[in-house]
Amino acid sequence: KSYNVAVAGATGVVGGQMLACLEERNFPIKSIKMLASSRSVGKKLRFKGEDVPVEELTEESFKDVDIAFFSAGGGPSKKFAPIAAQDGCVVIDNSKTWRMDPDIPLVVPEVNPHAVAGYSKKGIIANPNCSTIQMVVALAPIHKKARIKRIVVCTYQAVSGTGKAAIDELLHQSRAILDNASFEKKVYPHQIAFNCLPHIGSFLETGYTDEEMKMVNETRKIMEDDTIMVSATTIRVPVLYSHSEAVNVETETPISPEEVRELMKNAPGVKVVDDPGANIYPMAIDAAGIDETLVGRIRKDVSVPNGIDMWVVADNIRKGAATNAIQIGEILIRDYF
Ligand code: 11C
Repeated sequence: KSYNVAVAGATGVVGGQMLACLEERNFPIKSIKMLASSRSVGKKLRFKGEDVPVEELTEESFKDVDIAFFSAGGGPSKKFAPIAAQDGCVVIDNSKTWRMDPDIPLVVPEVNPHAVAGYSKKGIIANPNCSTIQMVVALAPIHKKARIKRIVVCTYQAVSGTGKAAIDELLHQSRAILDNASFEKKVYPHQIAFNCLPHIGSFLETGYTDEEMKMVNETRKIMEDDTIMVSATTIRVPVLYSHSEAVNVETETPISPEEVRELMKNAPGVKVVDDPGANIYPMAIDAAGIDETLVGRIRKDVSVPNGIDMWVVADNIRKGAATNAIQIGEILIRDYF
């Protein structure tokens, strides 16, 4: 069986990766629609050797579509996902819009694949934030074995998380600085080249950003445990692809670094890269372009009785967005259609 599929936001960084993942993973497609805003109409996108014209995303777009992958931004998701669902299409949405809706599942296939079943309530499944996805892929097996009480995480996030304009901004600023030339700041409030910005998303009254709170709330929803305490600091770094995370966990029962390494070796979606003596540890440049979450620097936290520190790296556009969404689609067609 094959399906009529649409990608909303097909011209964006994540949309483009969704198309590549659909092709790579041989998703069974009868027809594909490339949807974007009216500005992109006239463009063509390559899919399976053919140039497919971009169509405008409208209320009429989903009449004969079975599954729509959305990465068109919060506004279009809020407006068009319910319309698509009304037309009988299942939406897998990459925006933050629906993630915390109790009637909409928030899924990381390696962690809570059973939650996909909840799609039947509203016809929408939410894809989590990139920084949350890679963290829970690594932490779910530890939680199962030793119950995580508290997570303290600092992220080092690539500019591709912001989109194409931010990739261009980092490259332009880097070149301008090396050439001693002037440059503009358009995407970020400060220079991103050769700098780190402790600012992703918007600041809340508590002093946290909304990106940091996504890591708190989404982690609890995906791991299905509201007792897990999470404190996150999210940082934008001058890296093109892959988010890196320093993750500290405190567990209820003791767990050794050796046990964690063993758990990680058998964890779906995880690749252990951990031989510091040989300078082997996860790095953004190695995670870019692959789907595995790389885990290394696994060690005992010496400051508490039951603590583990580790370094977790994944391609934010692939596992952090597109791959995770397509994996959800694969569960949907395998188990529910
Ligand atoms: C970033 N995590 O790296 C953000 C991008 O909620 O889907 C993804 C925002 C989201 O900038």
